[in-house]
Amino acid sequence: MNGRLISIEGGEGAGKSSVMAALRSVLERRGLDVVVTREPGGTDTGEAIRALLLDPSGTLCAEAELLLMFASRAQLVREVILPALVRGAWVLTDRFTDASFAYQGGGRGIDSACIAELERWAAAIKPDLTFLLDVDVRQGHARIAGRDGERDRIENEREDFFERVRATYLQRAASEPRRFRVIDAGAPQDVVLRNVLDQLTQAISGWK
Ligand code: Z5A
Repeated sequence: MNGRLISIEGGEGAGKSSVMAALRSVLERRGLDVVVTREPGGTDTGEAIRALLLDPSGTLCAEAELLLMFASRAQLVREVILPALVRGAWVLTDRFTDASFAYQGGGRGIDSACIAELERWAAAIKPDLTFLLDVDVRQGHARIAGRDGERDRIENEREDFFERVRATYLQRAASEPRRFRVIDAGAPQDVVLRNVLDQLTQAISGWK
């Protein structure tokens, strides 16, 4: 496979959308075939699963939540990501398996060995590069507080849940320093974007 898989991770209000857009435009300007997707979702089946997962009036135990995240991911990998990588495209995904370790592992307390086993056979691939947009939980929440619409089922969790999510992301980044680039997402947006693009350039030069 000649393509590359790049994931963008972080807590609520970390600024993943603007980072995704900046990465997309830089890679397209280099003449690359770029595929942009998101999790949960990214396929018709995945988007239906996303609606189920985020429905604020829905009830899901932690195990069902984890399995639905992986059902969406399994479909996305086989329907979108693998075919794109095989034809040499660069895939940018708004979240991937690290989110399951952070939210369902750190946040909900599911054993990480179970998640690792699902990663091995259902996800089957790992990103080449992962940007972790790290922001203080309260700062991230303040950014999305003024949004229109109801908060989704996961956004309705308490602050300590999001503190555990953040801590788990940082632990994962520390344990895989070659794959992860941790970005201070509490900084002004132009600084965040500059840091991400610098790190991308460094990563690409390391792959040559
Ligand atoms: N989830 C899970 O539990 N397990 C899994 O395996 C997966 C996901 C894959 C949906 O994800 C939920 O699914 C999510 C994790 C869970 N749950 N929660 N809660 P999502 O990615 O679709 O939803 P999200 O994380 O809630 O997205 P978000 O809150 O929209 O975050 P964002 O995309 O990073 O935010 P943004 O739209 O880019 O930025 C938010 C605002 O901040 C916006 O007004 C920006 O203009 C502003 N912003 C951004 N950067 C800055 C800076 N640097 N300074 C000031 N203001 C800024």
